[in-house]
Amino acid sequence: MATKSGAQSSLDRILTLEIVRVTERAAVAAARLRGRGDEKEADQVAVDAMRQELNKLPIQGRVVIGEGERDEAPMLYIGEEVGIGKGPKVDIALDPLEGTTICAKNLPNSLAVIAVAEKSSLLYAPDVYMEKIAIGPGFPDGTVSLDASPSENINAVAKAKGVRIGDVTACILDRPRHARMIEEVRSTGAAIRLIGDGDVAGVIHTTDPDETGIDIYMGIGGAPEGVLAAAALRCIGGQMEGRLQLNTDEKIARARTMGIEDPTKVYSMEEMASGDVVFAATGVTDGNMLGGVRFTRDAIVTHTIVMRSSSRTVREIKARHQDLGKFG
Ligand code: VTB
Ligand code: MG
Ligand code: MG
Repeated sequence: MATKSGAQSSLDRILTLEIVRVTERAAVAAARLRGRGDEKEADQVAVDAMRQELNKLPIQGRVVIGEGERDEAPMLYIGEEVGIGKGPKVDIALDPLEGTTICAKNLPNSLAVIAVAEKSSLLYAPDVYMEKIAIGPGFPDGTVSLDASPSENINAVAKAKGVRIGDVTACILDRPRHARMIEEVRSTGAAIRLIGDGDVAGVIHTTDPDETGIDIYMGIGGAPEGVLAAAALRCIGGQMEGRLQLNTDEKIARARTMGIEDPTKVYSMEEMASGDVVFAATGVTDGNMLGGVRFTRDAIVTHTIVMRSSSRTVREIKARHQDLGKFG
């Protein structure tokens, strides 16, 4: 049963395991279309599959970070009610296929992701860009900041970690908008991992540098992905900041309708995802942390990470699905 913690009631812990099915199912659907060059189709099947599974959950859910506004996204749009309509009232952030292009090319680190949070505890971010910076656990508070320069942040990470700057690796989305940042980071002597897409994975990878080789994530990506990544990091531990890129009057006005008064505010991880949150990600394509879906002769194998902020339990679930009928 839900218990009260402070002013907020915490999520039912059963949900932690329930949401695994949701990302597993979306991942399997998308994985069937890996490498086929059709990112739209892969995205669509992931959305359909995630929605079907989500609608079996015993929740009164509302999508707050989804596939877009109702008029542009027929399913899993912002505001859509999901779940069986009974059970706890929760807010849901999701991306059925994070990294559609990666999946279409069968490159590493596309994921199916979801975060389920106490009502009103996620930042209702509009679908604009967000400047982000993230590091994993074990660093003193405030080691990195969006108000510091890229080289200051790299230096701070090296110092706090006790390694040479050349031993630090930053993950950055490979975009022309990052040309100056990339140049500056390179000038420090740090290494860069340029990624084509998938910055939710990029942020999560900072939590296990020994495994992934990534120490810090920085740069501008999608705001919805920023909130998802913040939710994940709240569960594992780490630090993150985000600043929405509200650079036109129209975006500022739209953000205001979503409750955002200060367009230049720097959000901490806790401000993007407060309250209790559960997060799950299933690998679609093979990745640095999660294996992609495997189709074997008699089973479908999925690899999922699922975690909860209030207990900080991080589980990895490798599932062999033998009742293949349910995946269609
Ligand atoms: C990132 C990344 C996504 O969009 O948010 C990125 O996480 C940023 O947008 O996987 P642009 O592609 O417009 O630069 C994705 O790459 C695609 O949603
Ligand atoms: Mg999406
Ligand atoms: Mg995405």
